[in-house]
Amino acid sequence: KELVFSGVQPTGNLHLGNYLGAIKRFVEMQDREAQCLYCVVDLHAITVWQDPAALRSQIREVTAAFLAAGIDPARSIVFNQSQVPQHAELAWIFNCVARLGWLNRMTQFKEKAGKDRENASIGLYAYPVLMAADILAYRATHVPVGEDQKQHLELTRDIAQKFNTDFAGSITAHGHGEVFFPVTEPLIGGPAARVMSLRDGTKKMSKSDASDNARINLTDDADAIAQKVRRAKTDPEPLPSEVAGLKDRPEADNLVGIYAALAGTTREGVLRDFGGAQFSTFKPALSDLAVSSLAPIAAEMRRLTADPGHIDAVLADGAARAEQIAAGTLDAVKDIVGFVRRG
Ligand code: AQP
Repeated sequence: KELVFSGVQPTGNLHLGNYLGAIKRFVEMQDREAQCLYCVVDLHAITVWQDPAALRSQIREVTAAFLAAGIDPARSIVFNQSQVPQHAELAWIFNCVARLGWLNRMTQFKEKAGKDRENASIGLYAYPVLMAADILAYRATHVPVGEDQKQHLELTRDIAQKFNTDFAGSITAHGHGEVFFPVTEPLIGGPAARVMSLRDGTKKMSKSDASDNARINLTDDADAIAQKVRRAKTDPEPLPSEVAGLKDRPEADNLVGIYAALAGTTREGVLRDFGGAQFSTFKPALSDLAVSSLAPIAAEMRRLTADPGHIDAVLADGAARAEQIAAGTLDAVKDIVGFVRRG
């Protein structure tokens, strides 16, 4: 059976990349009738320092974004990572399965730690191991994410396989068959798997970009969206009629990809309508589409965040349901590893 897990960090400035690469696709998976768990990953957020009051409101804001985008907490399990202790517990066991050499290859750590690596938190280094625990605590089979998470998902698969091999005898002895953890499939794709900065088509759109003009935030109003699209970097050529013509034109490629994802079509589909058009024609169409797609989400987020009690209740209900599944996995893992349990 398909079991879908994914998460978003409550680190502020949710943007169009998070929406098109992740949250919009979470809703599509839910609508395919899969059992879905969507998590606000606050334990991941604190791998870099977060102001406590801001963190609390960002946790509620990401939850509101999930709900406003169409995730139904009655059908999907919506919860907050720190409310389900099994994530951290399984992460420790996986710290003892994962190898230093594997972690040393993680490019996101290198990017985020920057030059001052000695000063990065151990949590930032171990981040991908916690991510493996998030996914495997539910023995999830499918994980919809943006392309930047590809390497972390490969690590999740390596951890699952090593655990299955290291404990093969014990897994069978405890009646779990041959394979305890599934080898998770990453679901990365569509025209917006990697949304780029509006100021630089070679850099990913990111929460932490110093320039707010580089991203469209989910909470931007219509004027801000229109202005950011108008100012988005482009080249002087009109749009090509074939996708091949987007090669070596990263900014044009990015804007066409964003349009395609918002419209639920492909780059080919967009170029059928806009091939040969100047950016002076394409940009207003893109900005209208972005406003009409995002304005209802922003309005619903505002409505939901005005009632934190409701959001907290959704999270508490989700955590109770998530914990039921994760506790079952951890009980089995403890038996498999050889711990003596409390009975
Ligand atoms: N630019 C992007 N295009 C497509 N998908 C993206 N995602 C992030 N940026 C893009 C996807 O959004 C989900 C949640 O991301 P996250 O909040 O957990 O972490 P992140 O990748 O660190 O987000 P940012 O915005 O890039 O933050 P900073 O600035 O801290 O690096 C994931 O599925 C991710 O792939």
